[in-house]
Amino acid sequence: MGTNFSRRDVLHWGGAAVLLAASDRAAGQSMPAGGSGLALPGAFKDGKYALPDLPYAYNALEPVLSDQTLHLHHDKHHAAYVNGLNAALDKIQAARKSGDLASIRALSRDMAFNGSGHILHTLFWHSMKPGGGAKIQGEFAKAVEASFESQDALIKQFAQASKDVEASGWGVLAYEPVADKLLVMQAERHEDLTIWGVIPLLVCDVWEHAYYLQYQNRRPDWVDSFVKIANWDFAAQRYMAARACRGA
Ligand code: MN3
Repeated sequence: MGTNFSRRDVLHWGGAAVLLAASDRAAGQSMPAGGSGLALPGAFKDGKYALPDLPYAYNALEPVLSDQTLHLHHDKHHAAYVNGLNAALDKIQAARKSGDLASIRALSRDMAFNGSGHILHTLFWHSMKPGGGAKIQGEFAKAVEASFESQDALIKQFAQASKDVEASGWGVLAYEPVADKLLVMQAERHEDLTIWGVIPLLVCDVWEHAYYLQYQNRRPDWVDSFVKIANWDFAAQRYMAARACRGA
């Protein structure tokens, strides 16, 4: 896959190449709320992982997701993962300092479970937007067609993978830098069935708490609604950032 941004659009920052917003501006797109790189503003501050604000009002995704659903999901569930991650890291630090690493296996599992939950939920909020679901455009559209043949084929595979997650977990659209391709993946729980090194671009929460108040056991209805508000601009921004960081 080729890229159509020039070297002057790439800023070397912190040792990594980060795509500047110049190409977004040229394409007439506004800066995504998630920022222009792979960092997730608000998800880590003052030396601790943190609960970022939603990138829109709690009622902004109605009727797909209600104000009440988002309050519970963000303020309670997501917050619990942030707290669990910081607690696990504190305990790991204490264990490291004391030299008593007997509990490292359980603590490492806590860190992976809560850390993956925190990152995936932060991505999830940006994976939707009011008025989303528009046609994928630009360089990201070419990548989608190269990996899936068409946008419709991607959406169908993403929806089926999300619907068919066994028990609780996520549907994930990811960039795999080794082969320079896009993959649709299933994650069981938050941390199982991943491939190390992938960069998630768009995620759908199919844990029951994400949809049960409104969709009860009808996960397919929830997933079909999710894709209608999917934020492909956010996925495209992350894709461009991932490509810029990949190197040759
Ligand atoms: Mn959730």
